[in-house]
Amino acid sequence: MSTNIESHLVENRIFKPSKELSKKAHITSLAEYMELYRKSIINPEKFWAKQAGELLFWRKKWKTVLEWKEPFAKWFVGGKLNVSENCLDRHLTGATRNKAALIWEGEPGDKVTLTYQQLHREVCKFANVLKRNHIKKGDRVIIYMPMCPEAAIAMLACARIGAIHSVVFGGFSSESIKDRIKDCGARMVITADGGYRRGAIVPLKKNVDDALKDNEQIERVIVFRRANNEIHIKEGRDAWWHREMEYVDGNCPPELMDSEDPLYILYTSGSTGKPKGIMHTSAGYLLGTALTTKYVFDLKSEDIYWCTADIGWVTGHSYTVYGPLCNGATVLIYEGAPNWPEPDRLWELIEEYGVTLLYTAPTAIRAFIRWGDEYPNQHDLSSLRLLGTVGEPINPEAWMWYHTVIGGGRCPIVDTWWQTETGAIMITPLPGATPLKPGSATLPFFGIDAAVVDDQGEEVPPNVGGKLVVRKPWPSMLRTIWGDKQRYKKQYWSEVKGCYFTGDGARRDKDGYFWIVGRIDDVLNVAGHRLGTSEIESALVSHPCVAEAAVVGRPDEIKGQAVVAFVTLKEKEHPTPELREKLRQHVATAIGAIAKPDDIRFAEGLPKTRSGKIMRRLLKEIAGGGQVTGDTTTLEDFNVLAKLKGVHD
Ligand code: 7RM
Repeated sequence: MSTNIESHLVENRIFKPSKELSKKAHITSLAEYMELYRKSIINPEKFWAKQAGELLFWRKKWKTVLEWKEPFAKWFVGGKLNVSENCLDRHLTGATRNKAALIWEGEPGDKVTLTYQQLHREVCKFANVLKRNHIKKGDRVIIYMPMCPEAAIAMLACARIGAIHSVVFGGFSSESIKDRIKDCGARMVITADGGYRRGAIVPLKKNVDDALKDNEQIERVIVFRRANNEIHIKEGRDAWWHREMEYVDGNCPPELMDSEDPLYILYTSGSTGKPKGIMHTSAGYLLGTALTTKYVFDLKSEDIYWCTADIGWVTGHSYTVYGPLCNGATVLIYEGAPNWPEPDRLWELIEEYGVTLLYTAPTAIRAFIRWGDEYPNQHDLSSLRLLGTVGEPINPEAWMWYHTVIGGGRCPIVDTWWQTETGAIMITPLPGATPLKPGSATLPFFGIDAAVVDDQGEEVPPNVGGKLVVRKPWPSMLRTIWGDKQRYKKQYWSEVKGCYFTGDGARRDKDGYFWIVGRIDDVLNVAGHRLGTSEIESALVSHPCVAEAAVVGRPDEIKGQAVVAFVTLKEKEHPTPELREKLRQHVATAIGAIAKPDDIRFAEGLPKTRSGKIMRRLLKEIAGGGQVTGDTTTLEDFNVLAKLKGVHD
């Protein structure tokens, strides 16, 4: 029996960058990329040192580029800098001083624009608020905020004084806040009274109050007034943001930070048990995010850049705050849901602000498809020049829709593969250089030695699936799991000798392009054939009636595992036994009989994390007829799960 993952779905469409685009791009051809990539891999330290010198502002130059004692890395050892100074102060000397840094729109339609000069002042003031409240370098601060400029201000203020922030997504419960406060030993929580979501107010302060019952550890809660909902203020512990800002001045010299001083901790759901606090440090992380923002989005000074991710997800950290601001870009932030009050809200915003770069998730794209083309079609989207995706494999069908309906056929799509742990984009097209294949994240970024290997750690031949690993350390990699070096070592550096193990399965095609086939834990084993989830799901989504699909295995006496598909139909379609049969046949035709679903279950929605990833682990338990037992704290909508449990036909 082969242990390699098989691949059956072949995608042959290729989209080359246009001549005009290539000419103006930072990297202008595939040959140029290849040559730079080759050099960057022969001597990564030389490559990264050159970039660090050019892209970052240093108070003191480093002595050693890399100290590597597997699995522990130190980058730019001896160097001193401040992340907030890099994102703000250094843009204040020229014309960028008066350029919009953040353009914000709230869900009810209120608007705020902050220039670099204004943002700098707000950050300095809030940094002084932190100091006034006895927060020092190295202290941990929880940020639990709606999507508003103050969330970014709080993050940058922490960075300015060397406090370590841990942003908790505003949709998480008080239980999650509590766990994270405890795990990282935070002293302060920064929150808001409430935030708007689909016309309702999310009671953020109330959730914090619940999390802090019997808590002695948190000394101060700072509350930003956003939604004007009624809240409880606990004397001696809670203070209003706007009041605190009255007492401080607008100057706050940046704390001199070591390259390896921690910048933040961000919790990700482990597949079981306790959340993992992924820890990132200062210089390497900033370099990774700044460099990829520049090259992957081919950033130009006039761009209006919009990453729709919440700030509580790593994508919001790296590609709303640190990467773009370090490059002096103009960033759009929107508070609410993409379909509120109508399913055209996103497109309305793009038209209104003339967004040029849009970075979003496949799950959102599939939802837009389901809602119907009439919504984007009502708006002028001609300002867009480049599109991006992140978070999951994008089904070729969804890619094509994004390309034609949103991009008008003229915008390249950068399908970017990376993780909370990697800090920055790792596998990605470069828009002026890389021919695109729908569904592939294409080629590794400079300095990233990505490979697909078998169980022995040997690289597999083209089109054979295996484990996706990275064979050399890179500057923006996580340094540890907060408070648990052993778990860090075991989770990421023990599976494949000498390599960082991503947990994902992938294959490379004959051109060296990476195709992510899903999480290794989700791979199916059907009659001795190992099948990744993404190909079967893509085959289902390529049927005109299907909006979204998730495939899992169910224990089967004969085959080992049977294929069970959960399918969401487009808004106007109806589930029927005939359609079920057609879909099974459709998969058999697209991929082969081996992948034909034994069972198709129609569902109104699929269980997802807050960042939109399908939680196949839960579906597997449902498909097997069992109870859902594992961790569900990152589940977006409990109703979806309840409904699924009821659906057996
Ligand atoms: C940025 C982020 C990481 C996991 C990763 C993959 C999946 C992300 C892609 C993707 C296929 C992509 N951080 N993933 N991007 N799979 N193509 N372009 O998502 O820590 O929340 O998740 O997401 O499985 O390991 S994350």
